[in-house]
Amino acid sequence: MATALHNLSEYDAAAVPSGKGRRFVIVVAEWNAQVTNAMAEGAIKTLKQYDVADDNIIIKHVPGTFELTFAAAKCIRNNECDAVICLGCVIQGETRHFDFICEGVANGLSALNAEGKIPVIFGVLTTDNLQQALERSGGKLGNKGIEAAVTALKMI
Ligand code: DLZ
Repeated sequence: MATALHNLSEYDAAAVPSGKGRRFVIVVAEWNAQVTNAMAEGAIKTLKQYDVADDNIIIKHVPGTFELTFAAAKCIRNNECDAVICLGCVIQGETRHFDFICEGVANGLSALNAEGKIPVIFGVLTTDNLQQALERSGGKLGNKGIEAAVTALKMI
């Protein structure tokens, strides 16, 4: 259960399968780069920890979270990997832009998952402020990038 005191990235290490010989694309949104880069670091470290070779971890960047769907769709179309990990961070502003981006990327990545070709991981933080995002990207509430990598390993 997600609470303010619980590290959300705690997981049973023994239950995570090896990623040996598997290939992963990590798509990282450039908006809120301080947060998304920290998530990417967590994801890369975790994949390596589970035997994924450096050459089998491909990092791609997109301008914002909204563009994650396009990049993931292209990876799937080009048979680039066994799983795509999408990392973004949307922070609530004064307008409804937040809602449209969150809804757009959630629907987009869900649709790709429903195609059932390869797993597309939703590593997107949707927070009220930067502080909440920092707490979830290497702060006291863990690192969503680690969770996304663990999810990818389990899904493949
Ligand atoms: C425009 C925008 C805004 C206001 N906020 C964010 C954000 O908090 N996080 C994020 O990843 N991207 C944001 N963007 C950019 C959109 O994701 C997208 O890049 C643009 O709308 C262009 O399609």
